[in-house]
Amino acid sequence: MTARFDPAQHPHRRHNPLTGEWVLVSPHRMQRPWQGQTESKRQPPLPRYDPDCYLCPGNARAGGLTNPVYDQTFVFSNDFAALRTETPGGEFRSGRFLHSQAETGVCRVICFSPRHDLTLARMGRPAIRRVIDLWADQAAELGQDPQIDYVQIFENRGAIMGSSNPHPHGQVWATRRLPVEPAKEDREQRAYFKRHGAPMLLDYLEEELAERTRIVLDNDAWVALVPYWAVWPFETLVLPRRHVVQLAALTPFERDALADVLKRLLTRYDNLFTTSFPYSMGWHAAPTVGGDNRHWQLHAHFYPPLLRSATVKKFMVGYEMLATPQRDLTAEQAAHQLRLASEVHFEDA
Ligand code: H2U
Ligand code: ZN
Repeated sequence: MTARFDPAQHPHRRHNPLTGEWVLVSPHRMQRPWQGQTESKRQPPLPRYDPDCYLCPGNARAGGLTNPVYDQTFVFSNDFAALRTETPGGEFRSGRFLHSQAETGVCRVICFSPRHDLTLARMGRPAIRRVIDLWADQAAELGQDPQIDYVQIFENRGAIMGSSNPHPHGQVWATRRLPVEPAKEDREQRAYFKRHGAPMLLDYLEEELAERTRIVLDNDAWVALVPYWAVWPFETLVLPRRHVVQLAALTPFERDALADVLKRLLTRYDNLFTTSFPYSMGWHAAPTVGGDNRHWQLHAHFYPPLLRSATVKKFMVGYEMLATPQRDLTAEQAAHQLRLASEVHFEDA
């Protein structure tokens, strides 16, 4: 007699309805030993102001310009921008396989705070609210440009995520064309809307709120959850309860509520392994080309690399690179661990 399939124990794959891709889940593998690379745990304390930091107020940047003595947030054009507005348009084709298209766009850097030693997790709600307003203003301003079809707001947090500087900052890249990941989500959300007449992520949220096994925290306007199809160990999805297509459409109440959810989520992340938690995060909003975008639901993804402690991270190598992303810890176990983590930061406890 064969045993019944138990997704809490047996290897299985889960479907990601946002991208149409699959993730392999192997819950039984959480016991395997670890003798590989370790990451250092406690970072040395940082000064409030670092005279050598190119993001601190009043300092010279690597590109030669000098920052103003800003006292809240500060945005500047990336001195080493990956894209330029003045690139001439055009297309190149040769034979059957060589095909390229000129790409234009804008890259900016956003300093979240004048304080070199803070992170979003360590900032107060009013200061986080100012970052949210800035994200919304940048998305709206760049989105108005007819040469821009998509605005990607993101943050690389921590040296192991490749962040070049501990000063709290994020980036905005706005491009002529829809990039790869948002294009997958656009395709899948559009198809769902056509079939069901409702935005996919609103329907998904309803099911998650009914089940509650993957919800980490929520408030009157937002929910943070580990999606059923999470790839990164403690990956989360931050969703508004209302149907929202663009960041700029968030009401003042929703922005304050978002500051609350981010503060609490990032505090739990830091407390999980008693370390300043590294991650890449970013906003996915509708393309800014115009047209009917009712199928879109605004959301943020958090992709943290840590797996079992401040010193053991998940490697996306081997099978993940060549076949399918794989995880050991289930999304439900990850959500449970995040729910157990405190909302009082370990530095304050
Ligand atoms: P990351 O830490 O996420 O890599 O972002 C830092 C960005 O800041 C990076 O894209 C830019 C880099 O090009 N930068 C400047 O524009 N001016 C500087 O003086 C240093 C870094
Ligand atoms: Zn600094």
